[in-house]
Amino acid sequence: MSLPQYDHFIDGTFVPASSGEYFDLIDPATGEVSAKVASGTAEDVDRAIRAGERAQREGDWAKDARTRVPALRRFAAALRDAVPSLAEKESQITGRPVREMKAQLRRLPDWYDYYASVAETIEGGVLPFGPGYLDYTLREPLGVVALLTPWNHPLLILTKKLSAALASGNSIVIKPSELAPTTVNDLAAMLRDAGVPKGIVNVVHGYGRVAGKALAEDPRIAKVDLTGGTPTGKGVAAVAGQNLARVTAELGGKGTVIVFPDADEDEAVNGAVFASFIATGQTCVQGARVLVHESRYETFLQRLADKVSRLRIGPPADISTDIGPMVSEGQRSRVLEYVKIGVDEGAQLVHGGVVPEGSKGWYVVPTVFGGVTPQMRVAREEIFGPVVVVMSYRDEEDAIRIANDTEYGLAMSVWTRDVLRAHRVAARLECGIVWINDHHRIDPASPWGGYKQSGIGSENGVDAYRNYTRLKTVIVRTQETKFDWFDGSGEVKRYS
Ligand code: TXE
Repeated sequence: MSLPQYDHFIDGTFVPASSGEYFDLIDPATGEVSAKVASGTAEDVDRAIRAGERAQREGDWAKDARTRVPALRRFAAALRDAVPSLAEKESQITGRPVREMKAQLRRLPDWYDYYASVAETIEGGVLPFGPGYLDYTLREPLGVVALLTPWNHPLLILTKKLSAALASGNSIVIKPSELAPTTVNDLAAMLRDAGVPKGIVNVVHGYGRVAGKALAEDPRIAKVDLTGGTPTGKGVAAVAGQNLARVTAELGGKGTVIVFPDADEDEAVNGAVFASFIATGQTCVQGARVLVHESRYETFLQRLADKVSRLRIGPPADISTDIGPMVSEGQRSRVLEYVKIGVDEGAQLVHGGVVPEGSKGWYVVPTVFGGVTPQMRVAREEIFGPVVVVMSYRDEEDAIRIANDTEYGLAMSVWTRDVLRAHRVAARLECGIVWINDHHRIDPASPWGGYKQSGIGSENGVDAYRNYTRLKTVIVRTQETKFDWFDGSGEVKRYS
């Protein structure tokens, strides 16, 4: 049986890899090759950027926001119909349970509708420059921008960036993760069919260190928007900085779930398991550390472990599966290595930490560590898998201190029924996203980005749209009076 082949999408059409090279895509549930994907080079990147530059010059797309709105709305409608099939495809390539992908992808059209509305309604500014002048600002697209995306939520993360970049009029070159590259091709074709002009959206597949690097370091790229690991983000920001390209980066995390003694315990146990094990734990906002007050610690740990032991490990395509395989053999090795580190550090392995017996593919039994202290590596480093560490704290001050004592600062959740405490604690947490009595919720209007080593800038909301534009100030002289600074009068009059 011949394998499906995924080509680049450049200037409105699918084109083969210029090098003729294709790499294997592995099915995480079976370990078998499932497709061949174009291995992009600097040559493919160059073609994509040239197409993007031409699309900026020609036509009205980049010049007039109103031409973009109908295409974005048509695309959002088409995407709604395509969600079921995209969810199945995305579940297959990532190994994530199809139930999760169906729920997640259902939200995607909202982003395109939201940014169509922003493009339609955003207002410019008229500034108080002083008498005799009119001063106003124009927002223009940046030009050609690069989107470097990861494998864990392929279409959701791409959509957060793409919807804002498109609505604000840029040309885009996407380099999807080499581990999850397929569904972006469907999206590119649908965008073309919805009326997005050719050259506005381009996709170059390939490895980060080749295609991604060529894209990030190209001086024609005006902005790099990346989601990935913190070391990758720093490397990409450094090369983009050489060109004074803008950078938005959503990077690693070590999210904390803080459970206060007054929280509803059922809700908090369910919430903590949701925070930790959705996406088989492979998500930057994972509730990887659960902090429980010492008076409730033992019962909470036991209840959490009981719930985790009942999660159903199975094939991603099965609607009843809770825990699918990890995305790759490499990610699984990393998780198993951290399990060993935790045990060696003296943490108590309460559940999981092993490969399920007889499994093919990259499965790990969801893992719960108790008896963890904040200094342990399993409490500090990003594992990015189905592992949760449960720690105890003495009082509110102690909980805040432990929660903030990490190099990361992406997301945390606070579980309490005390409204005063909820807001007091939220204000003191050093992170970009705080949920109260919830976790993982996202909306196109709600900014999403990290503090500290979790990134720079944010996605979503009107700010993300603005950050895909550059600001031009137009200063207009409206007075009729003549002006000649060098009129020989020697008068000190206004010249600035
Ligand atoms: O991400 P990478 P990977 C974390 C998580 C995971 C680790 C590595 O800890 O274990 O990152 O995952 C492209 N120049 N997160 O390997 O390498 C790459 O091809 C330009 C957190 O998937 O950071 C991909 O398209 N581009 C994260 C994208 O960058 C480069 C989600 C991200 O790749 C490049 C995923 C280079 N030199 C992983 N090197 C989150 N915050 O959600 C790589 N790329």
